Amino acid sequence: MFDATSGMLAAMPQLSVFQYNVVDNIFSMTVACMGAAALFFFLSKGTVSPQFRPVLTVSGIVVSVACYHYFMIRHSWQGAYSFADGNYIGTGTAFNDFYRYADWIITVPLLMVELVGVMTLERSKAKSLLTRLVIAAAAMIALGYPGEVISTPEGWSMRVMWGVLSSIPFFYILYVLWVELTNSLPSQPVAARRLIEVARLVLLVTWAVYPIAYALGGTVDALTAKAGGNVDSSGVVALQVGYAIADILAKAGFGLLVYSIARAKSGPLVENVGEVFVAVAH
Ligand SMILES: *C/C=C(C)/C=C/C=C(C)/C=C/C1=C(C)CCCC1(C)C
Repeated sequence: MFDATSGMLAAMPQLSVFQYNVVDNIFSMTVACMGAAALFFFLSKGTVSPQFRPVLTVSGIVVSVACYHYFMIRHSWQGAYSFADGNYIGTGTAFNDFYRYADWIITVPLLMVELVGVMTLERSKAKSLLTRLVIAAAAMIALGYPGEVISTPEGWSMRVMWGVLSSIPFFYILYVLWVELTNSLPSQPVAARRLIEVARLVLLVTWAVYPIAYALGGTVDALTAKAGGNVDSSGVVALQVGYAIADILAKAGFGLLVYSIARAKSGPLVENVGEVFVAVAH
């Protein structure tokens, strides 16, 4: 059932040695970044006030889940290709795009929990905001997946349609977060305001990379290459690299910002162990 021809999982276009290795190395680097970030978030818990410790735990879980999935994604990538006649060609085992969507469906709602947790809103307000964000995030990811696994040029318009549908909850999330973060600014401690403004921007920019990577991997050329046609397959590479870099920034990078906000709101609470991490983080 899970073969390339059924369309359940993406087929593998032929790649040059360089193209194959760029993707393989970025996956490897992503595993390292996520793992390192997980250590940092778990070990830094003592440096924020108790109310923000659950937020750091959630940040640590997000990057741990991503670390595992990137390990599996890389494993799947290596299993999908073999070296032959100076190029990398498909082994017949399809690359498993599902790992990434499985990762997002877990980590994106948790990222929302991180952000809402560090905003310290009124309880009822936080609950309604989180409910809306989590539902929209699930819809965005569920609507993107059917388009992601389309791997023939004939499927181009369907892929665009799923992308557009997925973009509706996507814009909704960005709009809601922008507005809520902006509205919360006056009630935030001065020390945290600047960081929240930065977080607002980082969120917007890193999240914008996802639909762009999706589009680059869904051009008629990229889909033709996926279907086995002998055309330029750089779109397929751009998609993998784009998603991986966006994931590092949106999970580890964003988690660091959330940590800085939590620190800024924790006031001068420094223990011996804490000082080491504070020194590292600043
Ligand atoms: C840690 C993972 C994160 C923050 C993932 C975010 C994913 C998106 C913002 C995906 C968005 C998409 C669209 C807006 C349209 C095309 C399909 C998607 C799912 C790639």
